Amino acid sequence: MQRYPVSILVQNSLDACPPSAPESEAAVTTEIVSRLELAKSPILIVGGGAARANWAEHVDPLIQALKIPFLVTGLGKGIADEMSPYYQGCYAGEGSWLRSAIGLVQEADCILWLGNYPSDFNTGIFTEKLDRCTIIDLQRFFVNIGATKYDARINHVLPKLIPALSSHYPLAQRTKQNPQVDQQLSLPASNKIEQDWLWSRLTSYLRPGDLVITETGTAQVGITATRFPSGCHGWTQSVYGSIGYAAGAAAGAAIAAKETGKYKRLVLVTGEGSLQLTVQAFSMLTRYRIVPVVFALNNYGYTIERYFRGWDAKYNDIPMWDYAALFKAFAPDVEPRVKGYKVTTAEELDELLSDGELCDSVVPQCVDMIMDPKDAPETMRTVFEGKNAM
Ligand SMILES: Cc1ncc(C[n+]2csc(CCOP(=O)(O)OP(=O)(O)O)c2C)c(N)n1
Repeated sequence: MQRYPVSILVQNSLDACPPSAPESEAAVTTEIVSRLELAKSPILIVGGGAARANWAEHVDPLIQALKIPFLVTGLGKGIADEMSPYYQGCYAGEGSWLRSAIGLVQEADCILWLGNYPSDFNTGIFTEKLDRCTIIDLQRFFVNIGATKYDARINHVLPKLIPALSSHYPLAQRTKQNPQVDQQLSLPASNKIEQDWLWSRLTSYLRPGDLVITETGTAQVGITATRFPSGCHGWTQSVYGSIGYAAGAAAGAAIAAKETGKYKRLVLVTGEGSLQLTVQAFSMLTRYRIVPVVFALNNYGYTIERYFRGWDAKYNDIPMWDYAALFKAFAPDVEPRVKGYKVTTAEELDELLSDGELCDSVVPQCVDMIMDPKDAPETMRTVFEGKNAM
């Protein structure tokens, strides 16, 4: 069997994109600049497509050239610097974090949207309310503006658009100050590991260079309220939403990152129900000497499914495992240096998240977090409350 290094795939498959017509690229660049010039409340949304096919490197320079508020979507997280003063949250219709993102989108008169991917959990289960006429839809193989479809590729257009914006008066003179996204945090009064507290708390745990893989379930929804620092890569999939994806994806992504010299820290955030499907990926991680930090949301079963159907249904209960002991079982050769923690209170978790050993991970570690089966991120509760009221 022939083995190919990851770099070959990156160069030959993902980058492979037939060139677009140069006149189309010029026309689309001119049209975008003039629409932005006329707009009073323009915004940028960074969607899932922008995280793929090597457009990512253009995103932060675009934000700096635009100087307008920007949002990401759940699938678009992990390529833009969410500590930027222009960052205003994650847009997912009624499931947006912050709530103010909804008004920002509805009041925008020009939306520059990179790689829009309108799947169910990426759109707050289809609760987006958009004025389509305001959208400049930049996709991998084309750009749609109003009724016009341009034969222009996003990864060819962005390198032309950025200097055009930077050199254009008055766009380059913008000084609009955006409200800062503020995350004041105190421990929950209940001292339980509450979902809303957890996702905000993880913001200060993450570092530039982290590879964050999030699983379908409350983790995928909740992580939208965690702000990723510059250079923190995020992966999740809300296209088919097949659970069990994240542990395997974490192994693949980390092995590829290691091979390309980009590996720093792997953070896997997963519900325990999903983890039970593909936990054997842990042995792959240790085999390739990846030292992940795994956060297992142990909420006694399928919480997101309880919201969909069967609040107390038996099929949403799953057998209890000792998640803190998993690496001991999967990596006996690395043991006893592997670490496992079982945390039941917010205070314990808060302390652990500042602990040097957990932060500067040199051995595989798993944090078993005991959580309430009916607790969910606020964004998810809002979407389901709306759906149930229909
Ligand atoms: C292969 C597959 N089986 C079933 C489902 C339906 N499903 C979606 S989310 C979910 C539960 C996820 O539970 P868990 O990982 O424990 O996360 P939680 O929501 O409890 O945090 C299930 C069963 C699915 N999406 N994919």
